[in-house]
Amino acid sequence: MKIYFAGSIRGGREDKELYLEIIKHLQKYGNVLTEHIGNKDLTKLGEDGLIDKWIYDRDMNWLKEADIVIAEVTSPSLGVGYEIATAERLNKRILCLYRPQPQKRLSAMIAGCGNFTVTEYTDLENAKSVLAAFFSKI
Ligand code: 6K6
Repeated sequence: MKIYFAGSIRGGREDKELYLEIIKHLQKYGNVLTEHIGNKDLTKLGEDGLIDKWIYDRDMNWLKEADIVIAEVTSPSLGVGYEIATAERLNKRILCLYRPQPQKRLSAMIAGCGNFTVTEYTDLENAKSVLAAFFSKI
């Protein structure tokens, strides 16, 4: 199973450690195409030397290849939103993971879309349970 994990990069790297742990856990279920999202050295400036068009083409090709898309949507990210919309158009199975935040609500474009699952979670252990339930239905 090929898994595309999406998480914020230029939208902010506050959750990078959590992305790394989720990615490690996802490797139990399949091949995570986008392991670099959890790279602690990947800053908002991104992967050194890669030009945007190259990144876009690579990521869109991976998205087409993927069987499943898992998106961590707590940090608002244009790129993650774009990937979710593209995955929806490609009829991929999508799970969005969201940690509710004080004073901030998830975009209605994600929370209100009926074509994929958005699940709230609290921490890594809880995310693991959410993922177990999601993958058990596949
Ligand atoms: C270069 C300079 C700054 O950021 C970079 C980009 N590096 C990226 N490498 C890989 N994937 C990327 C990159 N930038 C965006 N993406 C894709 O968009 C990833 O798959 C993420 O899920 C998503 C993050 O989007 P932003 O808008 O938060 O960057």
